[in-house]
Amino acid sequence: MSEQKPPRYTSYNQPAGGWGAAGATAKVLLQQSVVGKGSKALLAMNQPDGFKCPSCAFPDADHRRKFEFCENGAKALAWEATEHRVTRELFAEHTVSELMEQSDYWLEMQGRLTEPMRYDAASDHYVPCTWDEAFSLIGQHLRALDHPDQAEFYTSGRTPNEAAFLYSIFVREFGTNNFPDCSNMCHEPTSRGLPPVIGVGKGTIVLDDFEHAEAIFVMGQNTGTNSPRMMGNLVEARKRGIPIVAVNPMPERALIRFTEPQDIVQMATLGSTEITSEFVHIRIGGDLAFIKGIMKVMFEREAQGESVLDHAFLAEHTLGLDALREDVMAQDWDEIVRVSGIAEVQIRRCADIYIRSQATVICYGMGLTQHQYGSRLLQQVANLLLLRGNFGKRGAGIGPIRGHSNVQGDRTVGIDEKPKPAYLDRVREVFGFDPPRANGHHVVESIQAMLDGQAKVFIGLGGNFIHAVPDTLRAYEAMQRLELTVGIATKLNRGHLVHGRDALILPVVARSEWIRTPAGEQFVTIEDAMSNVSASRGVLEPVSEHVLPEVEIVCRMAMATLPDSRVDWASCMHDYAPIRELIAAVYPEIYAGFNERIQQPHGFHLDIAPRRRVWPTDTGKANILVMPGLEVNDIVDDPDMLRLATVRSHDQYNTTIYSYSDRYRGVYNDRNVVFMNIEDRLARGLVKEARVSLETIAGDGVVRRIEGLTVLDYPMPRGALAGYYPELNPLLPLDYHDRISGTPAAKSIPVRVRAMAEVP
Ligand SMILES: Nc1nc2c(c(=O)[nH]1)N[C@H]1C(S)=C(S)[C@@H](COP(=O)(O)OP(=O)(O)OC[C@H]3O[C@@H](n4cnc5c(=O)[nH]c(N)nc54)[C@H](O)[C@@H]3O)O[C@H]1N2
Ligand SMILES: Nc1nc2c(c(=O)[nH]1)N[C@H]1C(S)=C(S)[C@@H](COP(=O)(O)OP(=O)(O)OC[C@H]3O[C@@H](n4cnc5c(=O)[nH]c(N)nc54)[C@H](O)[C@@H]3O)O[C@H]1N2
Ligand SMILES: [Mo]
Repeated sequence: MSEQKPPRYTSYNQPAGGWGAAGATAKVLLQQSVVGKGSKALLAMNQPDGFKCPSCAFPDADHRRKFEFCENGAKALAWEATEHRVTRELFAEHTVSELMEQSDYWLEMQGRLTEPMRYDAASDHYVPCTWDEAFSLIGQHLRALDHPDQAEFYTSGRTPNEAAFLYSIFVREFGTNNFPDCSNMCHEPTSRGLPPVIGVGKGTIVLDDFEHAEAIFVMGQNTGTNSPRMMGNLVEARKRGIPIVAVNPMPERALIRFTEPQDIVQMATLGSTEITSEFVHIRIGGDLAFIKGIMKVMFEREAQGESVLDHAFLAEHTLGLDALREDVMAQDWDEIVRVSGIAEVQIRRCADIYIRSQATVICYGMGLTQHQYGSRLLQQVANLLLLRGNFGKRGAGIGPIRGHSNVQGDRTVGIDEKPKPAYLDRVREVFGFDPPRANGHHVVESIQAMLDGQAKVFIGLGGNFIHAVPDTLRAYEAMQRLELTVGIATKLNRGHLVHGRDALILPVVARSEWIRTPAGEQFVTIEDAMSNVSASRGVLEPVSEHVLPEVEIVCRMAMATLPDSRVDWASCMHDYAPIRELIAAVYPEIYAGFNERIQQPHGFHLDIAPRRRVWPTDTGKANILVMPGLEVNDIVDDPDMLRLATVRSHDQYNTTIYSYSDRYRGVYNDRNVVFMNIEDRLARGLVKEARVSLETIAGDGVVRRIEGLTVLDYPMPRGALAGYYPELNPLLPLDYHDRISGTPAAKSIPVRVRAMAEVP
């Protein structure tokens, strides 16, 4: 790969953020040739009249900051506002097979897609086509299916509410609930695990809670990289002197020390803030044991006569306390320590922090969700909070830190493969068609359906399905069996090159660009990770006159597919206010008055019942549920086994690789690495920076192996490895996923490491 410089491995001892972040921001604007345009757009990012950052779902800091973006938001913006263009000439110069030879980095570096393209099998080239041809091809394929369930409709979480809502209506009128969604690989354990306990599958905190919390736990989340704007809240919390407990197998730099790039004094004096008061160096999958350890301390102290539980709250609002106590008290301290990898004294210190705090926030990310029992683990997180009444009071609650900027909103407005009957009834009332009742496919099931030859058509509204999903090679095979694949996207990616017999690439207007239609300038809406819905208005001119807004693409797909549709697509295509009226009609409890309420500069919060201590569960109470044992993954009986977590570098956005470096982990120009504890390396007789292969331990007879990785000594716990997503996705078996939500267990792949010479 010509773009790559020689690798370099160091250790990074500086605080995260600060001038390093400021420098990286300038560099990426320069690299994409958008210094002037990019800086202008950055000033409009997350401001009331501007657009929502396309990077993460963390809320804006309201009115307080003049500018509200971070290094990685700037990268995401530069990446979409780039001056580079993918033109018809690029596709004419290269066959698709030739493009397949290029790296993902190279593909994205070609820039923005500018016109619709259709795959021409005779020449193996993508060739330009008109929008009318594209929609008519989609309509033909969909109408030719024997059954609507033969199509899979993927959504990635950048899609705004208006487009996602219409897409969910289109697909249901077409006749299926096949909605594989990026959230199936992400926070689905939140959406499925929390409702039986607290009645909603969303977080219960809002930004203000950070200011009133007396303790904050950050579990399995690399805040400084993936939600950098949250660092501002953590810094403020530390300055107030409240304890922050970080639970992570990797000592993520920003969680240790951080310089707030927006703090002028700190920047000028090269100062920094220590973030965590307690760094819990957890074994991969050790979180359940850690949580049960904290609960055990609490129950022990209660047994000794101390009052550490919120008894009044528990009595009034919960069911199931006794069963939890019994389960927790039966756990053995030695086992808790062994499985978590955390000494009993440290667990006791963390329990102390929790008990002393009158209001605790627990935030978490992929380190908790991506395990085989991720949903059930989150139920235990909720239990821990319930024990001290940490719901429905200021400064307390559960905080799933969502990924994609509108992933939560997409689910709220109907992207759901398991729709509830009440919602389907509303759809029928509002639109006058009978939506299908059977559950559809989530991501893993959709790939299985493709492999089985059941699925024939794949439509991807955003995202890069093929490199986000597990079992990359099987996923390639699955895609190639299809009759039609459609990628609705801003940038060229692998998913466009691994395609069906027919294939389309449909370019869209990006988040930072304005939407001007015959009905005037439109805005879209986004729901952030704290259930705040606000407007997003792009400020840049669209990349080309031949790209369309996602809303129009959805309407025109529907019109081409459903000639007798009951939905008035034409009235939604250019004017988005009627779409919001329809959203309000389908979801009156939360969205009544949508068009009026969205006029407020910072939008409005959707109601989250547990914030009012109302529990929409089947019992009307918060249900404390028991999860037996201490493991969040099935035990693999193999002395050689190590657990591999596939994580993001500081310089990528999911499958989009901004560079081959990972500054905070001291890795430069190389992503083919595996982070390992030095003792584990020595125990395997590996020399420093040895070249190894990783092989998955799975009972299904499929060999999943990646060769040529460099082992880096890193402060990982014993038995734990980390490496980069998506390069290591070929190691993740399709059926290795959370049993409740179907979320691939991407943080705990059982693997064996071999020196390269040993590989047969
Ligand atoms: N810049 C940038 N921002 C992003 C993204 C991006 O790729 N780049 N992606 C967006 C998306 S879609 C998402 S979902 C979020 C993802 O944001 P995060 O949730 O931070 O995602 P990851 O980098 O996958 O890893 C999370 C952390 O889990 C830790 N971990 C691994 N295994 C375990 C475990 O068993 N227990 C615990 N406690 N921790 C563990 C890892 O060491 C890592 O620090 O970020 C969003 N924001
Ligand atoms: N092994 C492993 N696998 C994982 C994960 C992991 O931690 N480990 N994380 C999982 C998680 S949390 C997630 S969310 C998924 C992510 O899965 P996806 O959401 O499918 O992947 P992205 O890489 O975010 O998608 C990038 C593409 O989106 C398109 N795009 C960007 N902006 C827009 C837009 O505004 N509109 C449209 N229509 N398209 C746009 C661009 O063409 C770009 O190439 O991956 C999952 N896969
Ligand atoms: Mo995600």
